[in-house]
Amino acid sequence: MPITVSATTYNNYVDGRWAPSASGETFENRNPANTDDLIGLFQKSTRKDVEAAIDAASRAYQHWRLVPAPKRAELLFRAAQILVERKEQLARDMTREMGKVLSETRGDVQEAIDMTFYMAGEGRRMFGQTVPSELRNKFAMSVRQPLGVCSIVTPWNFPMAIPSWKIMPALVCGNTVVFKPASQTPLSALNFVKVLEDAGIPKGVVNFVTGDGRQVGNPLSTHEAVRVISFTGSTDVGRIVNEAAAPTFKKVHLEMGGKNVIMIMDDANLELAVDGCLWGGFGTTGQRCTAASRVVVHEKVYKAFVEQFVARAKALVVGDGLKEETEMGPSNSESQLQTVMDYVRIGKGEGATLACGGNRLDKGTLAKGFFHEPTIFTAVDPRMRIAREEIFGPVVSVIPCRSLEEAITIGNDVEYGLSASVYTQDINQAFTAMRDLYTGIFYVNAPTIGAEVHLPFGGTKNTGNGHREAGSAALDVFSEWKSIYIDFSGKLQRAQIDVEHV
Ligand code: UN1
Repeated sequence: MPITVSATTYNNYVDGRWAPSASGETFENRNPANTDDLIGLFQKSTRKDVEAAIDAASRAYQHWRLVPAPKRAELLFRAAQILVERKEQLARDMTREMGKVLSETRGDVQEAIDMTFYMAGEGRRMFGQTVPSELRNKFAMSVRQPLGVCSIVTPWNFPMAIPSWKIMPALVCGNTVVFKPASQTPLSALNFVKVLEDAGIPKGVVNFVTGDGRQVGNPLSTHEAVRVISFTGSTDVGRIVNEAAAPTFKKVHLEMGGKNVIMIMDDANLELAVDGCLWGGFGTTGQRCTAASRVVVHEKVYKAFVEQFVARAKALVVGDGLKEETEMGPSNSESQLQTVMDYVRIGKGEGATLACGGNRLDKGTLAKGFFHEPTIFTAVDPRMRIAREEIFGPVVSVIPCRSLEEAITIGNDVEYGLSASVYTQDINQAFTAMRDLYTGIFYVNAPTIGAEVHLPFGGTKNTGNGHREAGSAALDVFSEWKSIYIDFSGKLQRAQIDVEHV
């Protein structure tokens, strides 16, 4: 058993106070690169804690909704500045609990900074419409109004970026939040809440409760007073959230799985495509919803591509993400690593060719972590499970094709629709693929990862439920339209009845 001496205990943050859960119990947060490293103990919260947080958020909503949006935004600007000041420490804490390499955790914090500045800017925009009325002396416009308490449930793969995508638009629109982070990365979430506290967000506006899905997640999806639930995670859990929230008609925003494809045509710049597949497939150890876990390659360049891709994947340096030379960190947890190993077994059983990798790495300094070799299957049939199911690990399936049309058919033939990309020098092929891939995000001559905060983020089919986060689209999740008519004629004017003939 690992030793658990002198670990820091971290609290929940409810109604402006840092306090332990009513349960008196905690759970451990350990480093996935070295499980001897105990990062801290976090509150194992109960339904009661969540209810207290929702009550605090409901009370705080009554004054926060009336704070002018540009004033709410000033606090967000301040939060963004604090994130900038603390970026390096936040990134180090994040690598220690999440596993991804430092350059990527710096990127994760940067994405939170970008989103916070962007949403702070919305404080002076949040545009509605003014339109002419069909009647004389009548004025017509629409404005965005907040909804109330928002539940924010986030995953471990982007421990600060994804909370920022949800919390910042929620706040700028005038909502209050109860935030439950993934239990694998509670420190980054806590660091983020601390930034908001230090920026001066009033008590009760942001509440933070750690714990599991049954005790904490469930009341966040069912409680009467919650008006919005924004969830990022697996499609299976997303379905549970959606069903739990249905009886109370909450607005449900879901960001779920992906099985993203890179399509490489015979005229592609192969070196560029190999760079993209390495970054898309093995960046974040494949643990992005946008990860490029399928590569469909034109048969004319298939052999040359596979040679280069496999050689480069074999050369990737796997290790502790805190070391500057590391290119790929561990899986985030034992169960995540187990899933990777299961899919390697499934792929072999299905008859795909294991071109490289396929093994857990547990020698020497890697012995105490959840490390796995970068793994490539080739000659994959699109009907195989490894080509259809989300793995969320460093496993890429390479599928040969004969034409762009076939690549598009394969690309679309999965249950998910988050991100896709094409490598080609031919503008006609690029535009055809751009039009015909049914996804929420598309790239030309770039991998499937790399979304920027000012455009909508999200996917089609089983990836989402029609909403988008990021960009001004996020405002649609966290506000509702109110259409307003002001009649200054001094008499009753009946729309559609008092028709004026010109
Ligand atoms: C995710 O995949 O879970 O586009 C989020 C990207 C990042 C965000 C990814 N900016 O890959």
